[in-house]
Amino acid sequence: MLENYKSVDPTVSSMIFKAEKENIETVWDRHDAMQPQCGFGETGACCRICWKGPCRVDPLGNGPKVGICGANIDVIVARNLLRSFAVGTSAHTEHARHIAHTLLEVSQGKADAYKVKDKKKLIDVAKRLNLNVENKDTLQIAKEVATTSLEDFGRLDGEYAWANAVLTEKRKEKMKNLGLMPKNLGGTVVDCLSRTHVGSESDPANLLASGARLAIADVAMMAMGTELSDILFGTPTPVMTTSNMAVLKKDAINIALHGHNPLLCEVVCDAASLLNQKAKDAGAKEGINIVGVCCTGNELMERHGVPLATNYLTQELLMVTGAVEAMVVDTQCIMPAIVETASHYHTRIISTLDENKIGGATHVSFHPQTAMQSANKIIELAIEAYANRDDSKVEIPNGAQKAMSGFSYEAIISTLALLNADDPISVLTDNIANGNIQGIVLFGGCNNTKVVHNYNYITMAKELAKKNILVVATGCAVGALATGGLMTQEATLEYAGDTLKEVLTALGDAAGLKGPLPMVLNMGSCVDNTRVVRVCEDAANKLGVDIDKLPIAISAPELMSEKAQIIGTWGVVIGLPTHVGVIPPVTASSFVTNFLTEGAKDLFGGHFIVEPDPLEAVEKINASIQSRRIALGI
Ligand code: MSK
Repeated sequence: MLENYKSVDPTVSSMIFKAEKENIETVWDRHDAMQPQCGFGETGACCRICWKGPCRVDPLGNGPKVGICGANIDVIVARNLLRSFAVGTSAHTEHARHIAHTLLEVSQGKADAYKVKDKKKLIDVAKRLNLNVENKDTLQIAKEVATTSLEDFGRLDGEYAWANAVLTEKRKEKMKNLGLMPKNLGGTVVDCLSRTHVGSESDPANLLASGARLAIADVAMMAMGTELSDILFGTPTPVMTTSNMAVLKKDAINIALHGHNPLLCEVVCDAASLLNQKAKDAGAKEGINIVGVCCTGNELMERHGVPLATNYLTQELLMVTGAVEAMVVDTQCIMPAIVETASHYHTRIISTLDENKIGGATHVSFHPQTAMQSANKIIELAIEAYANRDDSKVEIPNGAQKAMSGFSYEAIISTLALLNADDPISVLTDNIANGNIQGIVLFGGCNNTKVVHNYNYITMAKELAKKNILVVATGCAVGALATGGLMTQEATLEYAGDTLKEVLTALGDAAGLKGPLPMVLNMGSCVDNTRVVRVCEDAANKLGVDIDKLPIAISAPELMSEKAQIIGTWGVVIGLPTHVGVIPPVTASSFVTNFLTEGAKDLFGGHFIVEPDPLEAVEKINASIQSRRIALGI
């Protein structure tokens, strides 16, 4: 029975068993200890905004109907939601700001460890930001791209450049008409937060509207993060690699890179190759083995084919193998609990960002100007830790799963161009129009202890592919679908419906793969969702419609983070049906619930589909896709 499982990844299950044997607490133990979870919190009915509270409003029972200040349940739920969105946006923003700032430093010759690796992308980005590139050298263009990007944080005049670059013309028009086009990032976040202060806005509709404006600010920041990373580290192209916990090596010094920001992990990889001999001299026959966790892992996987060990929920279990010398973390989705897990082994937890220190970890302060020194120090610490490895505790699961990665927007367009060089996107839109591809679903989002780890992703992806729906993935969905064996040609042959299989085979053959493309196209880390937006934009322009008419949907069947919440929200705001598999804490307010699941449709074309059951969710997503096909007359 499914209830008896915590994960569907066998390498994870074997480590859960080992953790139980060794009496090591895991995320599931802490989840169980938390039961029953607070019903007020679960439905969004708890307000902790001021110190008169907490107020627990009871909309359906006999308890109070308003908080001490008089805020009703709709206001309380909308305010809570908006605050979460602002945090998610801020996290994406910090990520983008780090990258933009580093690009500026590169242009000024202040960050030796980095350079412009993809000049073509730089020029493409500059043009999309409406910058003139004529007669300018690479560093000058890089400087202007970085400066324009950084100005978006507090732009006073003109248009929010990245929001302008990421939206279709029709969507920009719509958002302007609704008065919901943001002017800059910083002001939009501050506006949202200030509205939620006690005694400020108490109109739930207006609170939700400002959430929509914030969502546009967020998608723009995410695009900035992805595109500028491609400029500095290269735009991903298809690459074969492996995934799951079996990617660790017994005879190597294993370093797990975890978090989100590619600035550090790229340089750690460079340092690892320079210090490989030193690792061998320390007794590790196979030298240094870098593996990825979460979205730092995805960044490395998509650009360099570095093996992805696991996604969010199972980060602690990687250390239970007893074979990880260092887990190096940057920012976001890092469980504080990893320090306690590491204490049972020889693993060093190394935090790197001064603004994201992890209590109990060794901190190696990372700055782009001195990146190589920090990376060398990290490798030295891992080599040191190897001397303390206890072989009796080492147990690495077998059976690494192969997976293909690297399907950036550019890689997808290049692949389509193999069948029609003059009009690549028409290969996709023609196959959508003739029904060979019924639609596209983007899987994104996290893992959550409320769902059997990876189960929803794998179950839904197989069902959707069977219905000839193309599946693409980012973030922790990548970890799930890669370890589940669905980023392979074999999966296409086994699970895809006949017409989808035909299209993927024609493309795979044209690409020289002697068989189909993988069933699930891996488009990168969670910040990379905007790669999909570019594909949507091209398809919409080709069909002469806006994105809200396309048979495309998003699914986040195991989400948890505030970043994933705002991603889902911009999915809705740009016009896509967006499924969530975890009940959001909004159900105490029928006003907010109805707006998210129905009302949003009238305003934006997109809406939330809330459905925990994966098979039911597939039916609902497919129904949305089919109704859009009918509306398009295809
Ligand atoms: S890491 S935000 S758990 S996708 Fe990007 Fe995964 Fe969600 Fe973090």
